Amino acid sequence: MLPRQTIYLSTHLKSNKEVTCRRTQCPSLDGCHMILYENIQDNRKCCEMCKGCTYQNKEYASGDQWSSPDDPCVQLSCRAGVITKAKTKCYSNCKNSIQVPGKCCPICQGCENSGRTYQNGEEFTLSTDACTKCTCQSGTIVCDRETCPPITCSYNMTVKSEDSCCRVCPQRDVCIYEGTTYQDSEVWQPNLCTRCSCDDGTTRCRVQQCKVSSWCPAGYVLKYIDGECCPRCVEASGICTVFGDPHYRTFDGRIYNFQGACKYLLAEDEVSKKFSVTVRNDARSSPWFTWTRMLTIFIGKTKIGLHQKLTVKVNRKRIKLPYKNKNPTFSVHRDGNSVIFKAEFGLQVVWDGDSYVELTVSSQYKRRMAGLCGNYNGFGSDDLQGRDHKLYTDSEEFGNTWRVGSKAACVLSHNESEHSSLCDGDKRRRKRAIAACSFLLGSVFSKCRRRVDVRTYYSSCISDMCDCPRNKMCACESFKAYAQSCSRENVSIRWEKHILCPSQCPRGAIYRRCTRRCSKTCDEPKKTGYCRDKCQPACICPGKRVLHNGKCIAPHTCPGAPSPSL
Ligand SMILES: [Ca+2]
Repeated sequence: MLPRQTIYLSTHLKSNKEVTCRRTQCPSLDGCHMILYENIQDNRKCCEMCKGCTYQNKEYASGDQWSSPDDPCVQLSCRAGVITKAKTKCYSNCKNSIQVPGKCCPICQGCENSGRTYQNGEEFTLSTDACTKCTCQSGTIVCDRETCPPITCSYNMTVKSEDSCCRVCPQRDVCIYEGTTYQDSEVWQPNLCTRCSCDDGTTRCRVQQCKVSSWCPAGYVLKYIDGECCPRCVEASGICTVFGDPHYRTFDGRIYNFQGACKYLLAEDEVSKKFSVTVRNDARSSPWFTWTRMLTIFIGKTKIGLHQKLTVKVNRKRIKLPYKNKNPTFSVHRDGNSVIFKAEFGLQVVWDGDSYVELTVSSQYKRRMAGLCGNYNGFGSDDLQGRDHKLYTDSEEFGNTWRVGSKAACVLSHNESEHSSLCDGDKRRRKRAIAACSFLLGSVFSKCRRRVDVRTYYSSCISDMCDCPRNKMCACESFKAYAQSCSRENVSIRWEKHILCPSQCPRGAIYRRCTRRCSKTCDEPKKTGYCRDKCQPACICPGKRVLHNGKCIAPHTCPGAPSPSL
């Protein structure tokens, strides 16, 4: 017997006459009890082989498996020349199974789920989840799940939606409030102090109560803030006023008088120099009392002038109101008899076009202001602080430190002693004197005042009027004297047309500086009562005399009058 592991070499003659060998791997013969050697002995085959089988005239190698051509359920296999037969038994749960030729067992038609068979293409919903929709596609179940909206109530409260697979919270009623519909649990604020919510058709509102208190610490004011229900104390804006001849009321509430007749710094943001306001005073009504003549607001290089008779100029050009400016942003408009300047950065100026000024700065400028309006630090006591940072007790000295520009801007040299001695301090008399003598400073004499200094005539007029009896007119002498001086300078003024002086009264008539009574005339000899609404200077005929052709005559001398009985 030949050894079982014999190596046969196949030889190839190569060109370089060397021989190389390659071994052929033979199949394993483990477990084969019928090995065929015959072909090897004849050198016809290289490997030993296990014995095959022949079935219905067909050859099968050892290890082959095949189905019976007569019955697909019969499985045949060949092993070392022996054919083994096995029969497959079929079990099927399908209701719609079909027998396929060549196959042993019937196959299911469609898809099966939870004991139900679905046809190809049929859609169905999973019994365990209503939101999962499935389709049978060639025997495979393909499913999709619908996404449900989040649930806003507890799961126990949810109900199945009628038109969807999802579970939803039960429908709750909406609320209708002042014509508007609100959803359940919606919250809204009909006004700043009221908060309402909708609870299943019931509107519930809560009104915030404000503490009733109008008290705020000094320097603070109670203010309604945008978006808040209750007012609260906020830092007050600073308001400085200039009025009369002129009196100043500072941001911190201190009142003082200052008769400077020059140009002064009224207020300035001392820290950032963002803006400043100057005021120019003049002696319009009398040489002793100055009045605010005009204001200038400086914002950077922009200059806004508020002049007499409500004239407004921006960079020296007269503007029409209302006016709006961009960069810097400010507006000027007219409100009744005043012009109002407003700048976004927190400055407002009200000017009556004559002598009244009201300057408002927002609280952001607190402790940063300087000028005649004071330092706006909340204390009135330190408001007379000069430009030199010294604290003054005398308002005139204090005011003069805030003068700006040259002295040429001053309209008169002021004399304090003259001022206080005027009419010995009798206010009513002083007022009457100023009212009468201001005629010298009015438009009638304007041409002359440029040529002849009016001040001495004015002061004599005042001193005459201070000593004048109540119903007399003592100013006319000064008018006449001044008119004559004017005439000498070739300025002719017909002032008599504008004011009635005693010298103009007809012969026999009496001058009354202030009366509402009328003279009797020939036509109305018995007329009594008043014929004027306001008291005016007038010439009155005394006693029973009547006025006729500018003369006071006895009534019986009137034309056509009966002769007096003797
Ligand atoms: Ca102060």
